[in-house]
Amino acid sequence: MSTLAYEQILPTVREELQSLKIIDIHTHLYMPSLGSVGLWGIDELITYHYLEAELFRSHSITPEVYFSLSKTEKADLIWKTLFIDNPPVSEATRGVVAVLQGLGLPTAGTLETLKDARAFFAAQKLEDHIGNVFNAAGISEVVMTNDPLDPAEYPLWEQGAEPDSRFHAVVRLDRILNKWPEHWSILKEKGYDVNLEATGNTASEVRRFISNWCKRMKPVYMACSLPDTFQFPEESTRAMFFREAVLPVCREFNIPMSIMIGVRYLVNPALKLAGDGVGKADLRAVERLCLEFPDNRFFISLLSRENQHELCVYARKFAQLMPFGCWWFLNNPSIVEEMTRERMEMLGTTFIPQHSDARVLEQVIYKWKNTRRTLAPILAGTYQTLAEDGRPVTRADIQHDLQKLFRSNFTNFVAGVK
Ligand code: HDL
Ligand code: ZN
Repeated sequence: MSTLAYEQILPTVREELQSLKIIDIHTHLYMPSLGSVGLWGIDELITYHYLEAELFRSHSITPEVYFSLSKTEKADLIWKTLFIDNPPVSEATRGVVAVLQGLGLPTAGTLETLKDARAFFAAQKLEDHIGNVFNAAGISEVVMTNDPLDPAEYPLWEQGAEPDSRFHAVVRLDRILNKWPEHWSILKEKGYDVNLEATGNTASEVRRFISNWCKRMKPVYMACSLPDTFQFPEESTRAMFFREAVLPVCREFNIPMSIMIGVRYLVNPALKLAGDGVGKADLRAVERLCLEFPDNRFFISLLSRENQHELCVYARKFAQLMPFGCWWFLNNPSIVEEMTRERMEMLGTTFIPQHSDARVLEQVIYKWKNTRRTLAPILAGTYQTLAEDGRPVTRADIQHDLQKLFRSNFTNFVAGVK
């Protein structure tokens, strides 16, 4: 295959990114058989918690009054405040506009636009709509976040939720690892010999619980979010569960553990899901996990911008670490650019650049449009510099790397192969 001239590199990267079917490795989307747990449609898009946080900066309504409104009333207020009264220039507001554009719908900041969108979504059949949305986003499949202790979700699994090859399961462990006092009794009621103090058979029973859910869900990995204060080792129920339950089950099923560190939960409780903040984590905890558990693999995403460079250093020390995504407050072009450049400079293509974290189905359209738009010049710049330094670049080189970055780094890591 012929080498690319300097000026051909950026358009080639753009073309190959556009045609690539991406695997979205962390979302809060759900396969259709999990019913109403999965969110989709214009009112869910407009009441996304990112937009709720932005509403309170532009309107005098208090969170207490806002959360007493109906879903339609909330969406009407956000639409008027953030899309009609003000141009939607933030990442999250512009995203809704990009979704409407991606679905061929009107995008003007008018009440008519919202009315047209509601009519469109009301006419969609979810099964077909999922395929249309995945095509528009350029993704082949997504990875879910499945909580075996969520009362809205676990009964559906126990009744035998129909799998869907486009949706991969993940066992999410926040309620066990971060909120044991509030949740131990659910395991007890289900016949597991556990107690609040996590003594006696608790560790082995938590391991049995997690193992049973892995048999049921067949997860591609297990996951948890962790506070910025996370320490390991430490004298805590969480550390004991990591050592005696979670990581042994990961080895039993040969799957990675995804740890997402840096959340300051409910900094402003009044904002509910929108109330979390961010804090810089102490990555010596990651260092200790890697040293103590060399046979475990870890996906890792950190919420603080200030942790990103040292994560790249740790990934160079421990091949069992797979950095992924520009998570949550980092998923903005100004930070995605910085993070992706330093990752390519220090890790080559041995990381996963992005996940959508989508909570509402159609968000994948704007989140992946943003990622392609932001990363194309970063990736092209890397190849242009390589060409300048004497190594001509081909379209095949670019195809090879994009397949790794957006597909096979994930599929190989979950399978435990290099
Ligand atoms: O814990 C997580 O998986 C985070 O992504 C949270 O769900 C967060 O609320 C979020 O939606 N971030 O995008
Ligand atoms: Zn998430």
